[in-house]
Amino acid sequence: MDIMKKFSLEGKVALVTGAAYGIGFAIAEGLAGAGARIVFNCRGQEHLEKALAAYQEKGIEAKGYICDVTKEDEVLQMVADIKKDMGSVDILVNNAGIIKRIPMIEMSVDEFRQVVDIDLNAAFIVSKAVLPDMIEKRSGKIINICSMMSELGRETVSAYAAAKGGLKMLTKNIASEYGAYNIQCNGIGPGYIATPQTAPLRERQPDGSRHPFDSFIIAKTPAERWGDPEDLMGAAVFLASGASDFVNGHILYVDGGILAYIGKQP
Ligand code: NAP
Ligand code: GCO
Repeated sequence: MDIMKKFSLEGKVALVTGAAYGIGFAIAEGLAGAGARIVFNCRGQEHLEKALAAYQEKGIEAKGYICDVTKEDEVLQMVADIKKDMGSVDILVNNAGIIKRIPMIEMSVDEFRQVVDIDLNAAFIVSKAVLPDMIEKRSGKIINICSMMSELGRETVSAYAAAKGGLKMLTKNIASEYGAYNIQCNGIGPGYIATPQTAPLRERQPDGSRHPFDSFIIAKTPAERWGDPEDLMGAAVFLASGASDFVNGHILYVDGGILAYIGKQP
């Protein structure tokens, strides 16, 4: 048997939300490398055009859509357009997300709601939009981008942790509800990854020394480094491919060992 065929995504349409840059872009690149046809969305024309050029540079003929994943009408229109342009979505990666780092008692209700709306509610909206075609085809893959905060809390990220904890359970529920239709829904839980979202945590101090949080993460990570978005490609291809057809409701943590480690003694 050619076992590598199980990892092939040839002919599959993969929608990666929020994939203009960052983790989403790397995951889309990885899925394309396994043969998938890539569609992605972001919120603005500028990011869209920059992303299309970046995909082109990688030799990827991606198709981009402007869509706010919190708005169901925009999502339904995007999914219909994808179906017309490329065919129905075979693989969905719910990647789009934001974080607000604010002490809970200083965070407004609107700020809390905005994070939960993008990081949790949007995954429900987009999954609900693509599931009918997956049910009809008796085939589909949904991958939710969870987090260390799906398992752990920390100061100032109450909304994000609540959303990512909820996303873990939404993953398990989609797996439970639609597994009978040969649809697998799993999560990827990245550790601390070097992207624009975490740039503030890695900024050098005025004296050129590491940001205290940067040093903290290095001490908490057995790999003694931040992850790169490319570190997530393999997990994404595995969970998007036939190699994971009997994996369902699982959160695959790609964290350099953070969740296994008490942390280096100071
Ligand atoms: P990022 O660099 O900030 O990128 C976030 C992406 O989400 C952007 O492409 C952004 O697109 C898109 N987005 C945000 N709100 C959106 C909305 N309402 N509609 C459509 N697109 C929206 O973040 P990242 O670090 O790559 O993170 C990507 C995902 O991984 C997030 O879910 C994040 O929570 C998760 N994650 C990150 C880390 C990490 O350490 N970086 C670790 C674990 C999990 P536009 O702004 O261009 O519209
Ligand atoms: C933070 C970071 C983390 C990472 C990621 C860890 O402020 O703690 O942004 O939340 O983004 O979610 O898995």
